[in-house]
Amino acid sequence: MQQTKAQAAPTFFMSEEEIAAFHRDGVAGPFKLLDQDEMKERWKRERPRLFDRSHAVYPDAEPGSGVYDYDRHLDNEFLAELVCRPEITHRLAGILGPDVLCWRSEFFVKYPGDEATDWHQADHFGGASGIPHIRWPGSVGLKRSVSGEQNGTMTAWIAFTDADEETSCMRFIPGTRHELHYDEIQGMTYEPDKKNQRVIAGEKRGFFGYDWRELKVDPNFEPDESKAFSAPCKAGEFMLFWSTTMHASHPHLGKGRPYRLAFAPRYVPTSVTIYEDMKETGTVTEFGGTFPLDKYGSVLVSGRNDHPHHRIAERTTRGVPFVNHNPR
Ligand SMILES: O=C(O)CCC(=O)C(=O)O
Repeated sequence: MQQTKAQAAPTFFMSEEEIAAFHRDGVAGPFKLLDQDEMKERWKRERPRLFDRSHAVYPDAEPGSGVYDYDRHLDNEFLAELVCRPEITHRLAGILGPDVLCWRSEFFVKYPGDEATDWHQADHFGGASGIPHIRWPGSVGLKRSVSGEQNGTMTAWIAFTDADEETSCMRFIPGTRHELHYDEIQGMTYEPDKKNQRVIAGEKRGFFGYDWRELKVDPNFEPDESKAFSAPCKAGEFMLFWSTTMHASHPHLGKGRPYRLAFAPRYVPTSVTIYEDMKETGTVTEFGGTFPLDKYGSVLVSGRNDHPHHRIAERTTRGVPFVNHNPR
């Protein structure tokens, strides 16, 4: 009788050459996560579900604030599946080491006519308030963002809609992650009414109500755009990048094209601490909103967690388990 072999689950680990290239460039992709049609179909189904905030971990976040859509992977099953997908986490394990947490997810939307995201580098994510959200081991005090040590977070920028140069795809300047030109400790001013109003280098640019130029260490520094590349993604594809790699997006030129939407989970090794500087207040404030951390948890997406200080979410708030596709 013919024997049938159990089909091994596909793996997405990077080769040594790919990992070396990633360490050099700080960005790679696009990689396929879902088929284009499947992503469009699933987003159509999930979008109305996200309006139900009864299980969201920040149910009272102010509508219209940038934090309104934070961390919906902690209650929405589709987003919970995405942040754990092996297409992302196997690649992350090669870059970050085997033990990896997803500590944040965000949505980034650009409507027709919206400004470009201006060039920036994010290290500890305290850029809005001046208070770090993450800390790598060995970091002391606040003044470490321009130190050039290991820092930042890995982002999987997942296109939920097609994104090209007309519809605000991402741009990157490879090889820029070790020299930080923005000091997040200074904090930025939130000015939502200036959104889509600022013209920088000849086009409308900003950052969802913030102006990264406020954080420039050298006010005369200008990113070298001649070294930048555009990263068009079809719906269902994703880019992987260090948040400290200089990144931006094109403006959405309109032209009858629909809105562009990206979902961006963020990852760090388990040795990094999350929201340690918010212990006293138990809240995070940015993008015109505040969210409490009482229901917050990080998700172990690869390896194991040997750091008892982490609050790990094993399941979504609706009881669906997170799947670790690279346990050890
Ligand atoms: O989607 C965008 O325009 C900006 C995304 C971004 O800056 C990020 O994911 O860190």
